[in-house]
Amino acid sequence: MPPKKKSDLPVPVKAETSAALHRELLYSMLLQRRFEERCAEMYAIGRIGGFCHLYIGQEAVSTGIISQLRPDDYIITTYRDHGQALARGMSPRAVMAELFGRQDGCAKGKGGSMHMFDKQLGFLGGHGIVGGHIPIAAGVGFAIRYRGGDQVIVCFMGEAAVNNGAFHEALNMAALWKLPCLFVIENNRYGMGTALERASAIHDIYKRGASYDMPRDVVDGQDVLAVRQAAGEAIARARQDGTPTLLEIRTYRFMGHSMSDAVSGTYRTKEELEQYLKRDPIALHRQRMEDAGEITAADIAAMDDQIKQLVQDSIDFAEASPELPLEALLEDVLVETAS
Ligand SMILES: Cc1ncc(C[n+]2csc(CCOP(=O)(O)OP(=O)(O)O)c2C)c(N)n1
Ligand SMILES: [Mg+2]
Repeated sequence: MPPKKKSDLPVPVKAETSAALHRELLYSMLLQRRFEERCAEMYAIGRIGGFCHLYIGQEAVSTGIISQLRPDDYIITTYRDHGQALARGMSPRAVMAELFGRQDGCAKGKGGSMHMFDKQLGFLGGHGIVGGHIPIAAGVGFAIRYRGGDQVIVCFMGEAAVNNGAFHEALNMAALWKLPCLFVIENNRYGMGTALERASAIHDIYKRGASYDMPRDVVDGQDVLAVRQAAGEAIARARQDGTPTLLEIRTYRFMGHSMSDAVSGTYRTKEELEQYLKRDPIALHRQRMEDAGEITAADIAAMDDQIKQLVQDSIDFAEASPELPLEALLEDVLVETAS
């Protein structure tokens, strides 16, 4: 694939010392958390409408994986996409304006919460059909190889997607043709209100990689460094000779499936939720940094204030951004090509 002009794009993580790296990882996760806390508030007062699936609790997955990508790599994901968009370096303003349905959003407000997109950042959406984007990831992997590039595509999906035929077809082709894909299953234990054990014959999902002779691993999704480590190895392999990998990352969502669901619901107990809340990925990473003397409580408070201001700025920006005129609804439906 011809190299893109990416020199002026933000690189999510570029730190040179481990303390600086750990700080960047903390910043990335905290930005996602504070951003989505405000999303919940904006949803409640009607600024955000339609579907809205929060990522709170899973931030170590997006941050750990995306921190290993080059600016010219690609990402494709599900509807639970705000955190990954921010981790990739999309501006909070573009994400918030998209959520508000305004014209300065990354998709001019036509996509909303489930359809974050940024061509420059190689962020290929935000997809609402469970499993529907997995073959697209294989297609992007094919395009990379066909054009002779060494980029990689990361495909995030939930654990409920692995019972979908598209998952198996795409993994088979990726393994057969050595497509540089990293398939990341964010196993948060539930597909809406259905527990993994009620829907899948195999509970250790990473084992499904064996069907396609694909390197596979299971990772603690609340530990950002563990996720980063596993992603680094898988991405290096894909870049080297196209070998794809399946990672099952065990995590948990702290909120309801979407904004229209209760946080706890009838499908899980309050006790279970409380157990998982003890392994908040941000708190764990922060504690590790404090124990290592890499950060002080005052540093964290300053970082938090800065992030909160950035998020407030994104809300002000989204409020001020106009809606598209009605005539614009029919634009962007088809892409005009040269031939
Ligand atoms: C093909 C298809 N079937 C059903 C749905 C309805 N649906 C939306 S989200 C969801 C659960 C998916 O769970 P999972 O893949 O584990 O992702 P999570 O929401 O936990 O991130 C379902 C069944 C859909 N969007 N697409
Ligand atoms: Mg799930």
